[in-house]
Amino acid sequence: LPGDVVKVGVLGVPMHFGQGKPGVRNGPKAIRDAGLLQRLSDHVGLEVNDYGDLDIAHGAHVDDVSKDGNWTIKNSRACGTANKKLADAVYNTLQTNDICVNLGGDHSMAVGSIFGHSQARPNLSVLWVDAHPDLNNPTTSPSGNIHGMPLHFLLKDLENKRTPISDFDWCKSCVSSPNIGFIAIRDIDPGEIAIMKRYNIPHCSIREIDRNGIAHCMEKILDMINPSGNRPLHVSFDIDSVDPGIAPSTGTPVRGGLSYREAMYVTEEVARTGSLSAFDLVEVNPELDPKRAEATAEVAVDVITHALGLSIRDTDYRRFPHSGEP
Ligand code: EXY
Ligand code: MN
Ligand code: MN
Ligand code: MN
Repeated sequence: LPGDVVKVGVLGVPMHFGQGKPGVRNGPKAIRDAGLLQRLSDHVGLEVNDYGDLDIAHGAHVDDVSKDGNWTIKNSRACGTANKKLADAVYNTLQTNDICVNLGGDHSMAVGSIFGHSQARPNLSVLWVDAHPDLNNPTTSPSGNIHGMPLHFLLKDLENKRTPISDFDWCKSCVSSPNIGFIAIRDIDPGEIAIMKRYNIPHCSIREIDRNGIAHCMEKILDMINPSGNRPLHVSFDIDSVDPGIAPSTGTPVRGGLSYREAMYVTEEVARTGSLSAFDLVEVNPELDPKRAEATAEVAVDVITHALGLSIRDTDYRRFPHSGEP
């Protein structure tokens, strides 16, 4: 309601089981140290409830290997257990908050954050901002890393083709392909291309952004995944969507990413939908390119604050007449 203060719950998710590089578990700390909480409360004007970091058990590294030995999922047990915990935490956070912000951690945490979100608020649409579509399954994955596979567990269209992995049994597929869209993708495995084509998944590649501009792409993708505007919006923002020139501290950097302003434009448009219900910021790894880790975390803070309404309030004063138009 107008005049009501928006309540935001913040969860730190030191997930690292979805990939092999140490350091990504310190992503939540790096993002908090860059001033996130204060920016959200003082600059954006939100009520911020910080629930600290999820206690992620540091269990044995148990892989799941297929009977025929054709595939391996690395750390399946620990990753599945931590994601279940995250799903419950996101669900609980959304009982008392308008928006849940999840600080990663690697992108395998999208399994828990999106499933938990869908349990609290059904009929989600999902905007996936990433250099990668993270659509691999155990047989197409070139790495066995779960951070390249979260959508295998989440897409309803893949339900019947899902590789049964007991550590992820609790996660029911909860998003349909017309309601998920990729933006900024530019490093796609052959198996992922086949899945995107087969299910006609909405997407704007980085090349389409070059050609048509970020404004056109955002308008197109938001309209495709949520034509009525009535669905709660989940944004899963991988920092590697942004160009490694400005956000280098991440595990799988890919050249030719979003510029600073393109990244802010994406999140400003997210804010303008008024439907944002949960936001993941993932894959900040302060131990990679450590000299520029602070700068990377600052970009992450800017991304989150813009998604939650910072810039549209300050700069688009025709649309937001209470923001202090001269
Ligand atoms: N597609 C590659 C794989 O599945 O191993 C790389 C995935 C990187 C995932 C990053 C976080 O978005
Ligand atoms: Mn470990
Ligand atoms: Mn990703
Ligand atoms: Mn990525």
